[in-house]
Amino acid sequence: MVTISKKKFKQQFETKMYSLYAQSINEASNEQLLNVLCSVIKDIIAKRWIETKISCQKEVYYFCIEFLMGRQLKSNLLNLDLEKTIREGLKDLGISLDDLIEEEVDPALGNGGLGRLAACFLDSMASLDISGHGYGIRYKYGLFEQKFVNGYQVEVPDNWLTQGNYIWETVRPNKAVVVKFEGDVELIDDNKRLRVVHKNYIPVMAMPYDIPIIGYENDSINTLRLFKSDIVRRDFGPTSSNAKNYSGSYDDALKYKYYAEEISQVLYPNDSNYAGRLLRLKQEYFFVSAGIQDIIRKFKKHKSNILDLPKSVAIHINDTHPTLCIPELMRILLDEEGLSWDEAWDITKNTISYTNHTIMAEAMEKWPAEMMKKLLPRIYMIVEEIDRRYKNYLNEKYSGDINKVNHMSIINCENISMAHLCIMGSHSVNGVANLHTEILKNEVLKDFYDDEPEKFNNKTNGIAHRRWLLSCNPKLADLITELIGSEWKRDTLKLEELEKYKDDIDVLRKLDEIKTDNKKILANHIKEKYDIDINPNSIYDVQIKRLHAYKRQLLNVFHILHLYHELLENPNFDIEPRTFIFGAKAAPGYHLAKSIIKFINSVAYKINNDERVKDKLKVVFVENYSVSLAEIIIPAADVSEQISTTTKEASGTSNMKFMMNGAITIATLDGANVEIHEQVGNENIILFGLSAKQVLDYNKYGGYSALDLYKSNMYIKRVVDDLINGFIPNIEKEGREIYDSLITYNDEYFVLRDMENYIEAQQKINKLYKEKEKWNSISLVNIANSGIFSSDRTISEYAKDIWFKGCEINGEYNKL
Ligand code: 26Q
Repeated sequence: MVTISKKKFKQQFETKMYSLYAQSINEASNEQLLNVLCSVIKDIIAKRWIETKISCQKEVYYFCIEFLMGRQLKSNLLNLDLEKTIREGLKDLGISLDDLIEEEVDPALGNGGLGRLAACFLDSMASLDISGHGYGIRYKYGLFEQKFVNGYQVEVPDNWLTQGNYIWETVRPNKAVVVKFEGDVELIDDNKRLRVVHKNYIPVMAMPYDIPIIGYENDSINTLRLFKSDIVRRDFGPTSSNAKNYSGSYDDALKYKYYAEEISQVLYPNDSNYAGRLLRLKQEYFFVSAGIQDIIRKFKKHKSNILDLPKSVAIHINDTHPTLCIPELMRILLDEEGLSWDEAWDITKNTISYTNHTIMAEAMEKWPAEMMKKLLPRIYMIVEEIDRRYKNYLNEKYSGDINKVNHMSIINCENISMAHLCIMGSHSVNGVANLHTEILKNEVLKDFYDDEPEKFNNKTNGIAHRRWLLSCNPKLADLITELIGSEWKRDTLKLEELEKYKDDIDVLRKLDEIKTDNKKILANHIKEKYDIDINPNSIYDVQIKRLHAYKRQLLNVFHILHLYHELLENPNFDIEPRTFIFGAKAAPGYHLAKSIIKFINSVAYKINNDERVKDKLKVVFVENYSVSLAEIIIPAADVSEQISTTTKEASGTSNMKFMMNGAITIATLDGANVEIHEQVGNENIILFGLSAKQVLDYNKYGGYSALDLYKSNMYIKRVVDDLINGFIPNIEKEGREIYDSLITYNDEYFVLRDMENYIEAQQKINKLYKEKEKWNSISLVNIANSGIFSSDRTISEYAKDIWFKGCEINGEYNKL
């Protein structure tokens, strides 16, 4: 492991300050101090980083259109075991490490769960000594910054690269590649061999920006390579006329510059709705083509026989956004390596694996064939051929059952189904929690499962316990180490040893003190930011995730309104003081979600300003929810809200983070909540709501009337009427819209159907909190059983069952 003494660190810090800024340390701003510190750390790791790159392990390449990394300084210091040395060295120089940690930008290059999962996976691959690298896009603007104006969400561009560069990145112009868009494809008969020539294309440069991914206390430093799009210099300027659409005029040069730069300009802020935008398709092909070219270039530098590609390389497609890896790899193998179709297809399938993250029809990517044909003519030809062969196979297998063939084909009704292409073009398809995988196999992808059952497998998601416990909750981590030693840091299943303390009053008291400390930190943050006083002795009840109807923030706020009414009617109503905390961004085009934000903010305003309930109820909607906010909120949470409509949340990952930090979960049996329940048992989780079967049956056979329920249940009616009766001011339009979604359109997500049961579950929480010792004991049992949700476990399973399958030696998977 690399290391440095305090003395040497201080010398290097000073020297770096002179060389970068030609000034003394006490003149420097925090921003400059941070730059200097990061630069010193990069120097320390540089040699190791290069050495990791030339290792001869089988390499895993993880393609994802978003990586939500969070701040890197603290977690890098943790993984390098340098925090103490550097903290003390900086202190000697009169600098506070904590101030510099706070100074770092939190890059928002992802929407939520998917991108954060990819970040946790990179951490685990490096920490498990797997040579695994990420490929993605270096967006100039990440996910918008959210502001509230009169309770409405307003989006502000996320200009995260204010200094032009990101402190942890290294640009590598010598590794840039060209990606080709549009143009014409000609097939030329070259001595009886068909040669493919792509002419008149628009070339776009993919410039790699590398970020080091440092393993936990080991020697691995992997790479996240993000591509920025740019012009190809020789094709720029009034004299160049390479591409069909650009004649060589000054105007055209500018148009070309725009065309190229636009591709990596901004992250799409949608996380559930596929919109079919041309620019999005350009983004997808851009980073896929750049990544695959990079892989093949590297492979050919070190290895000779391209037929051996699957032995040295595993390519993972995270959701369908990088699907074009399949035809792009085919293109290179066919057109550039001269392989036959069958050889190329074998290699492609054996190299590529795919993870599905959703079952929601509206999120499934289907691209118009015409759009792909024009933008990516050669890729489209290959997709057409894949589809033609697949249809032949299906026709034969299902004796011409036209419905089945159409349903399973890749191109149907002029649209290309990316999920279908992924399934048949890869050797492994996995869901992200047991229930999700079962629904894929038995409902959504049933025909594909019946056709190739051996391809399907489950990989329940996980979280990087280094960031989500060790780093964000150091006091809890220390207590755990004090009790069971430090082996749990490498093997989180060891956390189970904590369970023996579940009746130890002393330990439970310490656990309680740590939670209260964390709650005070959050209370200070909220006071500073929003000038709201919250009581650290109240129950912190938290729901932080994207705003979506299926996640049912609405159910949560209806419960709050219910409590409010009960309190107004009866000031002696039995209630432990509660602080409800929300954090959520809505996609800018998602009208209903934005209306729900306005509704929650309006309810918060009314309750927080009502003296009558002042000591009992508070509602805080934190602005601009982000990874760094989550790191403050999660260690302080008492209650974890995981209340999605059963079957709709593929897995969820905040549920795991809360559990690991000792919150008690109130949940439907959806996604990975099912597995949390299995871990802790009925006594240690509060469940409610429809079962998966009930939801699936309602969806198939009908039989639910929201209107009837509304009319017959006075508690439900009371809160639903609050949407439209003026009780909550200034929500005329939003209230009506939400009301209609429930009553006129029959409550697609069963909010009202689950409400009574949810209120009962919440009463259990209220009752339990009064028995503080019991509460803390349950909290401890949750922490003790959370080890299985470390992403180290998840990544070990991917490695064993997918990426290194067939490479086992003595029953152990072999990475070489
Ligand atoms: C697609 C096309 C065009 C534009 C955007 C998109 C797009 C972008 C992001 C579609 C989906 C996403 C993100 C999805 C996501 O975060 N899914 C979540 O993945 C988590 C990790 O597996 C799960 O825990 C969550 O249950 C799932 O909702």
